[in-house]
Amino acid sequence: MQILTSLLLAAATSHAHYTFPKLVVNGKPGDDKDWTVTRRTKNADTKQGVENPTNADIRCYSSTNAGTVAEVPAGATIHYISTQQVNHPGPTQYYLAKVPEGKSASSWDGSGNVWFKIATTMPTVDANKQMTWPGQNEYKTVNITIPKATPDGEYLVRVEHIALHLAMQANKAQFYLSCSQIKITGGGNGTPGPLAAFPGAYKSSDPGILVNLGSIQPSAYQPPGPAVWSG
Ligand SMILES: *[C@@H]1O[C@H](CO)[C@@H](O)[C@H](O)[C@H]1NC(C)=O
Ligand SMILES: [Cu+2]
Repeated sequence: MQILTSLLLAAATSHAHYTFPKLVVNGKPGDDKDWTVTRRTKNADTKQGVENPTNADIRCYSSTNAGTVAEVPAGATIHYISTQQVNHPGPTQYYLAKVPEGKSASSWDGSGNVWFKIATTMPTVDANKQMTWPGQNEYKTVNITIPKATPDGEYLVRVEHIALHLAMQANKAQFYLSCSQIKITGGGNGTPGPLAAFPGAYKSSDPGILVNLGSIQPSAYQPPGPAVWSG
């Protein structure tokens, strides 16, 4: 009995999951506290990831909207604080969606063909010959830049980390994500795209989602979703 208990404990602790409750903008808090401008996710307590990328939860996984909107200058560096170590292999991606005329970042649901990708990450092989990604084993997500050419206005920003350690089986990749309510200032005249919808952008069979990391070269990894818009 004792042996069984310690085995179960070991399994539980080796499987830490995470949420991203705090946006950081140019080194300063975007969220004063957890879930201030970032929409509280359904897994805030359980830390369970989304497994089916065609489920509605793939958009923001949110249970409630957030109270305020953070001001983010175009060209700013952003990242998220993670509640646990981001210990699984897999890419980190960031998306933006512009809030339509007449709607507000505090309440808009992010539906429609509105999301464009502004950053992704690619793997390398570490000293133990394991595929590893930028930001892996950190307590925060990778830094990225809001493109200078992004037009001014209110947006939702969506961060995701896709854990691929079990991804050789369909619907076993785990998506950890959250969305924050922001207002971009000092931006440009770019035309962001290509645009995609969540759900819609991903299929369970995408080669970056249904993938055996042991059988591909790092450079062959294909992050799911549209191409990156870099401004
Ligand atoms: C990430 O950006 C923050 C400012 O927001 C900076 O303090 C930190 O050094 C950056 N980290 C890396 C690895 O570039
Ligand atoms: Cu895990």
